[in-house]
This record gives sequence, structure tokens and C-alpha cells, in this order.
Amino acid sequence: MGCFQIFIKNNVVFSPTIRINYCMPFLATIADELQSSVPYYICTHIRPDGDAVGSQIAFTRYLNSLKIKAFCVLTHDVPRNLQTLIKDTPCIYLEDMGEDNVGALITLDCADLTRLPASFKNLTYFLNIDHHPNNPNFAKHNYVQNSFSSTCEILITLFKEVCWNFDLTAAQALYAGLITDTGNFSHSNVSANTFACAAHLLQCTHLQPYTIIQSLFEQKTLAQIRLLSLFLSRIQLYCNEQIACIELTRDDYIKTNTQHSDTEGFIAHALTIQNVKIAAFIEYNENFVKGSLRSKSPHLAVNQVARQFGGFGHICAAGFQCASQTFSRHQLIQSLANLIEQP
Ligand SMILES: [Mn+2]
Repeated sequence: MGCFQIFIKNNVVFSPTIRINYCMPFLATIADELQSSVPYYICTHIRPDGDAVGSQIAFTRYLNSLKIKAFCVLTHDVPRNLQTLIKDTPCIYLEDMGEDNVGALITLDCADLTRLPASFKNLTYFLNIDHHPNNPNFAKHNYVQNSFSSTCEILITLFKEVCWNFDLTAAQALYAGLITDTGNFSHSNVSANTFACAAHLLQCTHLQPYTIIQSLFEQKTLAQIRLLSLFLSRIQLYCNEQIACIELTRDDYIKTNTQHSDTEGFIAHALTIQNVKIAAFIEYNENFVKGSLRSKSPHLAVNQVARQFGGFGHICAAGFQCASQTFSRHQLIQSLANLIEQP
């Protein structure tokens, strides 16, 4: 596979078709510091999604291919459909990690340290690769570019620069990250580079995109479909039918024998309603409230509203978690309405 690179000085330029890396490929700059004597633990954010797990798998395999010992650090809440991507990738469960034997830490797709599991929040990180806006570059080496649709898109771009020959498992994981963070290439974060990255995966391996779609999106349980039906029945419209709001309680999950991770992708249904510009999905737990916010347009920055409730996220996809006493649905709808009514 050919590889196109230009080496000049300083930083990175991103064009719709070609990303020119002046200086040295980023992964080449960190390669000198990788040590074969220490294990590298590849972490991601809590409640991991396709981009999180996909990038963990690919990067672990990349390091392994360099003869560097590396493990994906998993939590027990990795959704069932994403677990199928792992295959023979070396993994370790958070609970099985010794406190004193930490090794070197890498985070992928993690907006900041607060998004890591509790025992990882106060540690130092060797590398941080992410596409969230406002990532504070908390590691020794940071590659944070919010022009990319996904961390997997960043990784594919970086792997291209160093001509890494990834295998089918890595390609499938990376493809899963691309399609989950872009809503199957339908969100406003999709660029020419996103498609170029997808094409690269197909050119380099025998990846069959339909098999990833099937294993990610066509594995629902009947209980999940019942939960979806409940979710759809709860849609309420506000602000001249421009805001869709859905509320589920812990009882709803108990009644349908489901859990939070079973709602993955539900909120997208609310955005398909004519005239709806923003969707808010609120889940009430015993002591806290979780919110997911989505907007149809990059002009409606729902991460601003998420921040008011202690959350974070992308312009069109953000979330928050706050104590039940501090949450006001009225205030949330009002803040979202203000976004729409802004000149
Ligand atoms: Mn992501």
C-alpha cells in the first residue's frame, strides 16, 4: 500500500481530501518513547460506545504489532454488540488491575479526566488521542483534533501516515467507530476524509461493511424493541414542535427487563420527526439524572446546554449527569429553546 507524506515544519493542516503532516508522522514521534518492558493500558471513557471500544482495539493491536505489550482496559458495561469486535485483542478488566502495577496509560476518545473510571482520574497519562472539543491535553503527548468525526477516523489517518498494515479485526473495530460516531455517515461531522478513511479500510483488508452493520445494529433483543416502543410513546414536543423530549425512569428499565445501554441509538428516532431540531432524552435514576442531547444542525450547539448541567460533548451530540435535586426539566427545555431562538 503506497503512502503519501510531506515533511515540513510544525503542526498539522487538514484539507477536505488530504491531510498533510508537516514534520514527522505523529505516531513516529512517539514511537521512540515506547518501551517494550512496560505494559501499556489503553483506556477510554465510561459507558463506552463504538468509537471508544473500536479505537481501543485498533490501538492495542497497533502497539502489539510493534512488539509492545498492550491491553484494552475494559469495564463490565461494554455493550454486548461491541464485545464481538474484541476477538483475540488482549484485554484486562478494570477490577483485575493491581493498584501498584499500572504501567503506562493511554486514553482514546476521552474528553477529559473526569470521563475516566474513578480509579483512573488522578493518574498521569502518556498519550491522549481524541476528537472532543475542549479536551484539555492532559497527557504527556496529545493528539486532539475536533475536525475529525471520530477517534477512529483520527487513528486511521495516523495509521496511514506510518503505513501500518492493520489486520481485519483492527479494520472492523475502526469501521465500527466510524459508523457509530457518524450515525452511518449521516451526521454533520462527516468529511471527505471520513469516507477516505472508510475506503482505506476496505482497500487494505477484506472488510465487509454489511457484516459490521449486522453485528452492531441488528442484534437487538425483543426486550430492547419493547423498550424502544416505550421510548417512542414518551416523545413530547415543545417549543413549536422543534424540541423532542423523552423521559424514562428506572422502573421502565425494570419493567422491560432492560438496562441503560439498551437505549443506544434510540434518540436518533426523535430527530427524524419533521420540524424537530433538538432531541433530549432524560433518564431518572434514584439519585441522579442522565441527559442525552442531540441537534440536527451544527448551528445548535447542544454541548453548551450540556455544560450548564455539568456535562460536555460535541456540538450536535452531548450529555450530562447531575444530582436529581439540581435538575430541572423546565430549565433544560428553556435552555434548548434559547438555542433555537438565538439570532
Ligand atoms: Mn468519539
